[in-house]
Amino acid sequence: MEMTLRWFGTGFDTVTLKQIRQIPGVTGVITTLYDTEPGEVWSRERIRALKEEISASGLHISGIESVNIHDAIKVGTPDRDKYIDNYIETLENLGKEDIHLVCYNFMPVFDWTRTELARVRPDGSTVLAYTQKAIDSLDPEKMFESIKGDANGAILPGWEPERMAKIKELFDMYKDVDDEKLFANLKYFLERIMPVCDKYDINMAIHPDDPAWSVFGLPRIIINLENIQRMMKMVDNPHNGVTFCAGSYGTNRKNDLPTMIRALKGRIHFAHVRNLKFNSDDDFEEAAHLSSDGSFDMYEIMKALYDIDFKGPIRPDHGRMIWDEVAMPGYGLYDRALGATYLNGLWEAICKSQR
Ligand SMILES: [Mn+2]
Repeated sequence: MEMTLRWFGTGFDTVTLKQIRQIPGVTGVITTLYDTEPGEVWSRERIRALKEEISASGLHISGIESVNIHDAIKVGTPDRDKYIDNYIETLENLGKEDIHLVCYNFMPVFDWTRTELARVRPDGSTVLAYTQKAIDSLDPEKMFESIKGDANGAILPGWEPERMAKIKELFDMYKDVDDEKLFANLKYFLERIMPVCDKYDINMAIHPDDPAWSVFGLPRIIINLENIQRMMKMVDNPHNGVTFCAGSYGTNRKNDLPTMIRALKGRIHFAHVRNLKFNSDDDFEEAAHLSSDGSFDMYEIMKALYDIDFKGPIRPDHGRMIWDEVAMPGYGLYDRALGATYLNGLWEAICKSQR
């Protein structure tokens, strides 16, 4: 595996490339062109400029998170082909610039959903948290309003204000889309992009829905092993793979994470590894990465990745806000650096104990 950190780009991220370079063992970044809209073509010039900026800092691009999918593709509207053509052009440009990993998601309307961005933990750190009770009593159109005050002024990925301004329209668009329709639209999309992925050896790594169940009655399909296997079988190509996000699949306690990892051998192209602390089955908060701080056995998760001979990029995921840092919730420097260091320590111990 290669240890990486997500980076949103100069002007969008409070963390600098220089800081990332100083985290021991982190050699790459997972990045994006944060100011592009879903459906837009990423030009080769902009991709190259991003690459050059990152390599000047002594790091490299290990993958893209994300190239977002336009709603027309997820809904399957008659104009979707135009947006898929644009997506293919973006993939082509990434491939020509020697980038071979793209993370994306297929979630309707909302990207990840949390009900709090700054829940205070006993140690005084603040974390993202989810409680089903809050969702059940919330008008989905007010979701964005209810959390944006805690965002430290950051634009949250998937929660861009321009997008949230059209929330009612978005819900209308998806009103006839159920799980089956969403699967069919995903299949259509994957079938069209696989030739360009084959040509440039681009691994597509779908990110799970987060939380891994239906929220506000919207369909959600990338939630468990059965559905991932269905997705991989319906377009059976090694480039059609997954981002194994422990914190997202782990929201559903029926998902046994190490077992899932072993079952997905060869098709996990990217891993997000983090911990969650459950207070009940439908109330959880994003704990520190350390096993004893949360509900997951992080050793078992890393061991499973080792056992499948995982070679792709891995990154710590949402960190706690600690040491008075002010940053995008989940994406500060300090706790993610601790996370990376901890995961590297587990990995070293696993490797040496297997010799
Ligand atoms: Mn994730």
